[in-house]
Amino acid sequence: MTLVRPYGDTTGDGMVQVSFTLPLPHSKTSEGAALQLAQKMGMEPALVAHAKPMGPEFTFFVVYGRVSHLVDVGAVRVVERDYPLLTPKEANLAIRKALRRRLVVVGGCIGTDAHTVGIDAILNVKGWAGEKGLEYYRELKVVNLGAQVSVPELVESARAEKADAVLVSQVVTQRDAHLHNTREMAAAFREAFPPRRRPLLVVGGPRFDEAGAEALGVDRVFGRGTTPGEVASYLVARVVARHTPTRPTTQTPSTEASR
Ligand code: B12
Repeated sequence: MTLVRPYGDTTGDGMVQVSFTLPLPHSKTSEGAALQLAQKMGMEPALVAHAKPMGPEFTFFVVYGRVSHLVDVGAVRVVERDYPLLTPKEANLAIRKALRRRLVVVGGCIGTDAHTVGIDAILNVKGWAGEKGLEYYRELKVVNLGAQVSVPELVESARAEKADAVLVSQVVTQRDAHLHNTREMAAAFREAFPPRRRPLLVVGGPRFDEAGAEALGVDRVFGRGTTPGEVASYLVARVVARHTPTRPTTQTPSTEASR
């Protein structure tokens, strides 16, 4: 059963609800315009469930209707977690064993973005969703630069702190600001550090596509609902791997081996 349909009243009835704003005053005409849009989006039949004026020139709509599309679950591609989830104790132990020093994390919101709640949820000791933030981990040194950090400031701070990882939050997405800022940040770090010395670059925010890391030039993207434990576990997995020397394979002469 990899094909599914949305449902509202009875299984498989195809009912969905969408909301949007039109730049029209609230009137019968604007409600008709909302229905026209819904029909063009493939909702047939559709009805306006809610319409509310947003000032004199705009109207917010909620439209309920039927779509005929099927979802093929088998064709869905997502980024699965490819590292083990660690407790703070396990994470601390792994860092101490591999690095013999604290793992340094520098974080902040770049550009004009002042939405610090997300990055604080990950970094601050009080944490998020019942998990302690990275400041709680004894073997993590956290430098939280806060809001509206410029890219040169971030690079400078990462250099001064000898950061192993840089954590950037982007919540505002107007005109794709989150994507432009992230690309600019990634390019600046690539210019400022030789490849082996560059800190791990991690971005997060509610509207990022977690599959977009490579296109943005970062090592990992975290989206909506991320917890501090996931981020700590990811950092430990990647930074520890970087610092664990790969043992050269000892070549045994075949004559020796055959004896
Ligand atoms: C609180 C808030 C504010 C506060 C911010 C206070 C603060 N110190 O952060 C104030 C009032 C200042 C504010 C201002 C503005 N805001 Co505001 N704000 C919000 C609001 C209501 C909640 C955001 C929030 O705190 N979420 C809770 C946190 C915990 O969730 P999160 O950020 O998603 O973080 C989680 C994950 O995404 C992830 N994550 C996030 N960052 C990172 C980073 C890393 C490294 C990792 C690993 C993970 C990670 O982990 C977190 C925990 O799970 C949202 C609407 C909403 N409901 O989301 C609007 C919203 C973000 N704001 C918005 C706007 C437009 C603005 C203003 C431009 C409004 C204005 N005209 O002035 C200004 C911009 C100010 C600026 N210069 O940035 C819009 C953005 C729209 C868009 N498309 O970009 C939103 C979506 C509201 C809306 N629907 O219009 N805002």
